[in-house]
Amino acid sequence: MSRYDEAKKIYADLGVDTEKALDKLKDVTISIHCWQGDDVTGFDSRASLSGGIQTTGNYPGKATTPEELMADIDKAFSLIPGKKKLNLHASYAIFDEGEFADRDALQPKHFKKWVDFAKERNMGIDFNPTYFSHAMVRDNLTLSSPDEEVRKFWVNHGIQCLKISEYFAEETGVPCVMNIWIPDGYKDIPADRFAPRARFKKSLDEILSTPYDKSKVYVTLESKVFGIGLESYTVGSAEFCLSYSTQKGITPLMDNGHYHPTELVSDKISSLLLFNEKIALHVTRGVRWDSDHVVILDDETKEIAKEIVCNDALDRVFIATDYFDASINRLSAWVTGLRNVQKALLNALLLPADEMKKLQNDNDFTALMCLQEEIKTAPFGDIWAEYLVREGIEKDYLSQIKEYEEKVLVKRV
Ligand code: RNT
Ligand code: ZN
Repeated sequence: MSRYDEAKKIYADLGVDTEKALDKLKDVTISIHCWQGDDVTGFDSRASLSGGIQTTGNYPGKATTPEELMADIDKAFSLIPGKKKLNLHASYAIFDEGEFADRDALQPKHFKKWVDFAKERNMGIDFNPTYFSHAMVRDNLTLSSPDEEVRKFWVNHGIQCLKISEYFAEETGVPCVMNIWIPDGYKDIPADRFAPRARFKKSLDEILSTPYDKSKVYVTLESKVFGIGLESYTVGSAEFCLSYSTQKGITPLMDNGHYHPTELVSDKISSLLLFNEKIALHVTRGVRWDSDHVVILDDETKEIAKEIVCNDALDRVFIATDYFDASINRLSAWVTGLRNVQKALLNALLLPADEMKKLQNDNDFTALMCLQEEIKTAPFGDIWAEYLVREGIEKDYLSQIKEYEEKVLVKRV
């Protein structure tokens, strides 16, 4: 008997159908962030990374051109199993020689090369307006700025991004998730917490008053608790973003690095599912702060996956990754993190969920704890290995990444 067949039997004895789990996992789409490849730099501005987010590390081989980033994406994606979507930021616009358009004037044509890239690989594209790393971010403010020139500039950016998102959906035939996140906030205690939020609301209203096809573009709104240099006040707080999303019928997005350290996104998913048709996630790993470390197979990632899978919500949650580590090989960061999101989903698909729910409802917490602990040592690795075989992907990725590093990355310096 193969290791998979033995493992399949062990799971069957626990009441779990591994074939069903593998079948479901292969159909889950994960939206992969392009910005792991170049430390969130992009191609449209020389401004350094701002917005209270930070990449740390100086590993050689960072992509600095669209061609390099595309080559790295290809290599990394070839080592990641499952269905993928490419998640782009507006700052990744690609201009022809001598051409330039500022963020408020970006057009679909500036993303044609990405569309060609995605189409050739049969992928959809998700999109993000870029409200950071730009001279028009004044005093850390964009859509909530009291300066009308600044505010309008960024409203126009949002409007252009909606058009680009629609273009992505039309070209690829896959709906586009457009996520709005602004860094706006204050380092110290504000005199007025109300007015900036009122201006953010007005700006969002203005952006969303642009007609767009809601079956093609899902607008999501991402909240945050604080940023570096913006410790005391964040305009787009959790309450603001949730309330706004509900009122406007757009989709709330939770990034698990954006809450107080003892607050868990896994506990929030069920509530949001009860009040929203769709919800969106940025899967990341914060270490002490919103540090955007590579996703590992830790308890919270597994618990997030459990909430999606065991609430039967795989088709209601837009799952995207959002982390950026510049201290290790960037392709390995991509692959490790993405494989871990999938491992967490597989782990959840292999839970005896109905039995566990029944034990909870029967108030049999003794048996529930025993089962929950028992399942942790079931031969998960053998099912994962089988998944990789079926996807035609080798388990070992480090050696291929090392080879790529020697042949391609180190020569970039
Ligand atoms: C920042 C947000 C946001 C960004 C990306 C680059 O804290 O998480 O999603 O990380 O848009
Ligand atoms: Zn995020």
